[in-house]
Amino acid sequence: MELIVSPTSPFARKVQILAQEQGLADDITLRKLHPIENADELAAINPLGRVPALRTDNGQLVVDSSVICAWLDNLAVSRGKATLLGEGPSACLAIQQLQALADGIMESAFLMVMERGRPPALQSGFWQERRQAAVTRTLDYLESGDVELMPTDLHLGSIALACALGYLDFRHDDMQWRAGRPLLTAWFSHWEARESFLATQPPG
Ligand SMILES: N[C@@H](CCC(=O)N[C@@H](CS)C(=O)NCC(=O)O)C(=O)O
Repeated sequence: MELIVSPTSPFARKVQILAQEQGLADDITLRKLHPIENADELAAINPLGRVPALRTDNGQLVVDSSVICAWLDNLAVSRGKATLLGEGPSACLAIQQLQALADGIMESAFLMVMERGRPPALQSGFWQERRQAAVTRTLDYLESGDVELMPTDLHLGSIALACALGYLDFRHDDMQWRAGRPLLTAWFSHWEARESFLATQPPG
């Protein structure tokens, strides 16, 4: 199958990490397309014009990182692996909830990068502040302990959060997200050393 990625996309990284952790990397051919520079080529594959997108071996299109991850996880389970999406309603909900929060951070952080790439006169301070506030609030919420974060946890929620924090390091160094957040900092330090995380670093 073919996975369309951009090396800087945190959503594409999430899919790649899940695939590696589930032993599927050899089943996947990566194709790099930039959403803006290769817009036509990408739109011909994914009508949303976004990465990641997956084309299965029988030509079926799968879009949205959460759907791609669920599909890949299912494939891995059919080959005898344990699921990374949780067993039973409460584990499943906790993992999906963490993924949704992490995806929200990624989305706001990504849109901030897009906004600051526009001509200064067109940039919206209102939207930048609103997205920054969403990221800050969500990080504080995660730091508050309302969501259980175990350093050794490996599941789709923790993969998504690692990608979100990695993206903040990559694109929003100025946010200094670790300041005043010892729990998240300690949690992320385990991820920073993980093989699948190191193998999917965005370009330096
Ligand atoms: N909800 C989508 C978000 C994907 C997304 O926003 N991808 C960005 C790159 S990080 C993109 O391709 N944006 C291009 C666009 O929106 O035009 C997912 O989880 O796959």
